Amino acid sequence: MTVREANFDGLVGPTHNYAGLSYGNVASASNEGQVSNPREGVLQGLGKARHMLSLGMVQGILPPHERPHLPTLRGLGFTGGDDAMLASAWAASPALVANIASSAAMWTANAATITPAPDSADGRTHFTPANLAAMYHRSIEHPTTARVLKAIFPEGERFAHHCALEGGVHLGDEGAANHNRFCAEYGDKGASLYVYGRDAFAPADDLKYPGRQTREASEAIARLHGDDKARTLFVRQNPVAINAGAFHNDVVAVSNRNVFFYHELAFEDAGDVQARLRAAAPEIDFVFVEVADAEVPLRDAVKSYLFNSQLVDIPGRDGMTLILPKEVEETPSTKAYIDNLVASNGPIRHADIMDVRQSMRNGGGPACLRLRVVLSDDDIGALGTKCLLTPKRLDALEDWASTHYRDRLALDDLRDPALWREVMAALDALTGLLDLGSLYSFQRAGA
Ligand code: SUG
Repeated sequence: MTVREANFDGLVGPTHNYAGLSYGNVASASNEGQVSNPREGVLQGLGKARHMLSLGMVQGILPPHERPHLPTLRGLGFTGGDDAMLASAWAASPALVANIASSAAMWTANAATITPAPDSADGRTHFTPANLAAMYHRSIEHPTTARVLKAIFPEGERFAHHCALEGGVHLGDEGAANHNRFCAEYGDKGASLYVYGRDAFAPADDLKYPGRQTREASEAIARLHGDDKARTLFVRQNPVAINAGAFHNDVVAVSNRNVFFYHELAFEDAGDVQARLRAAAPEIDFVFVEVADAEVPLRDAVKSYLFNSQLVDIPGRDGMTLILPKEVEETPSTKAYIDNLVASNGPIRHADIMDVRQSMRNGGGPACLRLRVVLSDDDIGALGTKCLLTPKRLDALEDWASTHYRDRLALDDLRDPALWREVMAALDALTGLLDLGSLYSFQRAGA
């Protein structure tokens, strides 16, 4: 039976905007106040998904969340109908409305942490939605994420779902963006590397920016999922990288099967990480592709998102492929690095460039936009919903996006009740297209 890695990309939402909400995320901060183009954003994301599908990859999508999230406003004591509530929330705090209107759920590398079936004690695929407690606008994602994941991967003999961790920022968890799974083949037992930014209960005096992931959160997830202790590592991200704007480990590192591609400064002691991985999984023929700071300065890695690429096995291609953002081509050091890399006859032989600039301006590259799930043929047969893409579904989604999305959104537009009505119409149509049922609160109201 074939076991492969599927990618579930987050659809850029109709309220995609540049509110500068993520402290420590250099792109988010530097683009604050810019006018966004949600339609271009969603089409860029679908373009990447189409590219992956055309290469023979299994490609799924995860829907946007309802934004502005009016149930959050109600929970904060705002009353009245939707329009009145939105108006009084804006009058009280435009920043609050920006937070509850963010389309950040599109970065599905932060949706959940997943332990694939071959690595878990009970042989099921385990999911824990990330609590994303470090950033308010993201902390409201996990209830919807949990509903979506349960709809796509039905709880039972194959798939197991856990609740997001409780404990607020102490147990801050940012999902798969801080988790790498290594293996010889996808269906083999693997080894896990969880990367955290700080300890839950000790001050991290060496951090200028938030260390969003805590060691205790990573450990809890590994326990809940039944990861094999002997094959699971917990390593701190280098504070130097966090302070340079690598707010998740996937800004400075990416892996696929036996290959680990990372920046020299991703870890304080990369040699130790290598040795521990080799000891944890001696049968894996690890290849470490470490990029020297002298060749690609950390600043360029963060600016270009060289490491926020997807490292994939494309059927029929010799060697692995990096799916890179356009910014890598536009940054001289990373362009030179990639040209040499693909010519060097090493494990990575192809570089496909994607334009996901709308997302990049918020610090979300190709790898942020996707959640990886290892699936067997039988797993695929057991999936609910129509979230796996076919060329026809992609056509329908592009039509849907072109019909429902605005091509211009300024921060002031987030107060517009017409925008909320457009979002409801778009999401209602989407649940029909993807067979998602009554996913959103406005569809369940009064039910
Ligand atoms: O959490 N940006 C996201 C980007 C997430 C990227 N994900 C990974 N690296 N896996 C974040 O910081 C910006 C929103 C704003 O500023 O409006 C934002 O949320």
